[in-house]
Amino acid sequence: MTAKSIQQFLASARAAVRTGLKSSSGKILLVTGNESADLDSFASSLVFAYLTYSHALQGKLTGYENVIPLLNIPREEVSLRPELQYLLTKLRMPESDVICKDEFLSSIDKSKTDNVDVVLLDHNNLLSDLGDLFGKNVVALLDHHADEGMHKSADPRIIAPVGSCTSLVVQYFGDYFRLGPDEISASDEKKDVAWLGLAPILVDTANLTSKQTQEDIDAVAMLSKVISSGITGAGGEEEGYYSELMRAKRSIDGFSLRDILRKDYKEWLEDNGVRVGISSSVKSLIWTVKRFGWEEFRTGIESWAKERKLDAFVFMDSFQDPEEGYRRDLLVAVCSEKGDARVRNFLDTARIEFQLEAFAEKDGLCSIPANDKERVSCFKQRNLKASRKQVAPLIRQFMQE
Ligand SMILES: [Mn+2]
Repeated sequence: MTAKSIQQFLASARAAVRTGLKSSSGKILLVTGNESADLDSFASSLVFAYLTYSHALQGKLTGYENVIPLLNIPREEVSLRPELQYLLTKLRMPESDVICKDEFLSSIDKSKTDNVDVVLLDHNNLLSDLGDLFGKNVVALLDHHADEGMHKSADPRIIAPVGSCTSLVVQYFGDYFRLGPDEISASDEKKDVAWLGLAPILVDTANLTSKQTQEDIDAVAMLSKVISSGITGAGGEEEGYYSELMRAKRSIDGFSLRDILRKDYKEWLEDNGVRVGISSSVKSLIWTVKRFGWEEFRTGIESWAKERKLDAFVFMDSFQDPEEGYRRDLLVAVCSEKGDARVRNFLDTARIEFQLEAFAEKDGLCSIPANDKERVSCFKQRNLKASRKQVAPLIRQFMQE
């Protein structure tokens, strides 16, 4: 692999996967984000992989024949992420250059898993088929979710509650992004990496207005400095960037309900065999219910739960309400007998913890048939700080009982 720009790096990694990593005898470094494959997972893993490959400043992860940034979803699910497609276009990266999980798995020799070391970004517990194959091979991790206590020998093993995992990557590679005193302008290559890193930090912190920490603020300042270096006159291009990313992210009007549910989805199978899935959406619960009608919405959730073999299902939204401003809702569905009591116990705690409140008559969610209300509960969530990072650990706690 030889590459100068991040686009060339991605293209050559993709070419190596296409040729077949089976034939390569050298070691492979797989750099992967989590299974929601959001912008944070995508950008943090690609930036980390590129800088490890091309500017191994930290010197720990060296000697790999191939460094592969992975999008931790099958190829067919890329189209569910319009914000990713927008970002790829902006960075002049062909969508076909992104390496998806199914393509990587069919490219390697599964009997030689020792050949593959893994770096985890944006999660700290390698799950599902990747976990079965490479769970023992995690050599580094950077994340901002609750620490699940796995992969203790990873080095670095950085877990910090920042707004965006990509901020940790920018901080880790600070020597690359920090401009030298004589450096009037960063190279175009470096500017592209900075644009890529900036995207998830702006989206995850709502343009540094929500959930941002000092690390996020510092990372944005560092990346903005790279982007605006050598340019005279008014900057502020990031402002438009944020709204373009959000516009793309919200453009799901043509999606089927199943696509909305699987677009930003995470699932956990507990040791006792109980399974919970959580979908997050950028469109409100009320928008979604109105879009499909209650009957279709409810049966859509039921068939998704059946397809995923769920005992409990959660639908979360976060959106701007024209009257109330930033809002969140929480829908919790019982999907099996095993889920029943567990969901009820969860709700007893969640009502207080997440400040759940019944919808009002005027909200248009009151027409839910009484027997559906037995299994499906909908609330306004007044605790706006509780995202899936807070909701998932709490419901999992009750699923484990
Ligand atoms: Mn993240």
